[in-house]
Amino acid sequence: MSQTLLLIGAPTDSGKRRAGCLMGPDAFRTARLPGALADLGHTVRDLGNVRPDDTGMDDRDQLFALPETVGWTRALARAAREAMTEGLPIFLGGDHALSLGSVSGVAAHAAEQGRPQFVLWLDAHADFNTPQTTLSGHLHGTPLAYVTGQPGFGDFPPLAATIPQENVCIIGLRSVDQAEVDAIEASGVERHDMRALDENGLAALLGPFLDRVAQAGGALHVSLDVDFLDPAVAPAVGTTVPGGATVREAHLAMEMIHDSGLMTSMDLVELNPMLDERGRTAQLMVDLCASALGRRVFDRPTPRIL
Ligand code: Z70
Ligand code: MN
Ligand code: MN
Ligand code: MN
Repeated sequence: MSQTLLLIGAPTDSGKRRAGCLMGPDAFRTARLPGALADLGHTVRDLGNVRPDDTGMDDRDQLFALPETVGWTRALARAAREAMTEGLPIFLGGDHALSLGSVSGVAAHAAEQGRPQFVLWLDAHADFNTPQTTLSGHLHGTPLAYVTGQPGFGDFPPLAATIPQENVCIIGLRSVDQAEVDAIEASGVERHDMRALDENGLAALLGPFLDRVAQAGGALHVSLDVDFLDPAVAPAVGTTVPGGATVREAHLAMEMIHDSGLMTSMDLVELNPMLDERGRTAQLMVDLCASALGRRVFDRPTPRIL
């Protein structure tokens, strides 16, 4: 199916101390993401880069770059909500703090439509800290807590719609803080660590979640963090966590997402081009995005393993 895809540059770099993710949107463009998606028959519109709102807030000692991140959250939530009326937005990060805005914005749109919002989070990390529990002060570690309505986000825009914890699925976990473990275990978030992936295979984890989304008639946001992948194949990331997903597992996830027909929005996050090797991580992320939007090696559907 041919779709209208909206590329939205979100060069957030305020979610953590190490700089470089602000170059992500241009790296994705240079690696020919627009062309790769147009080659699949889609209509591609590059809306350029969003800029953060000016908040006039004061810094907080414990939190890195809070005012700037709140400014991004406001601007990106607006951009996301508006883009949802015109097509399928793909947010080109930028660090994962951009999802404070992209996910809250698409959830607001889904609520207007009376449609449940689901989120698939492909990440080594849970990103389930709050401004109170974070040990690093890095707000890129907080978006899932924010969009599911955990307490402590009083400095951030009030959510137009809260995403039920049961509608979130995290795959790829291998670096989770104790406070996040406690919060997630007490929650209804569906989570699969790398052991679960090894023991069961990607398809056995993702298939049932996609079925749940389909049965609920839900909108599906896919947030793909570079560190979902093993750093051996995706080195361009600030925090390298060994033992990540393979190229093949990641492509299978994207192919299953495409075949489901459920994806309504997407983030490509945490690419730090300063740390890349001859553009290979940027290229891999472009290829994965193309798989999510219909590229296949042979013209056959992915077999379902349940
Ligand atoms: C840790 C924190 C994190 C990267 C997310 C890590 C967060 N849980 N790191 N993505 N690369 O600081 O909250
Ligand atoms: Mn298609
Ligand atoms: Mn992340
Ligand atoms: Mn991560």
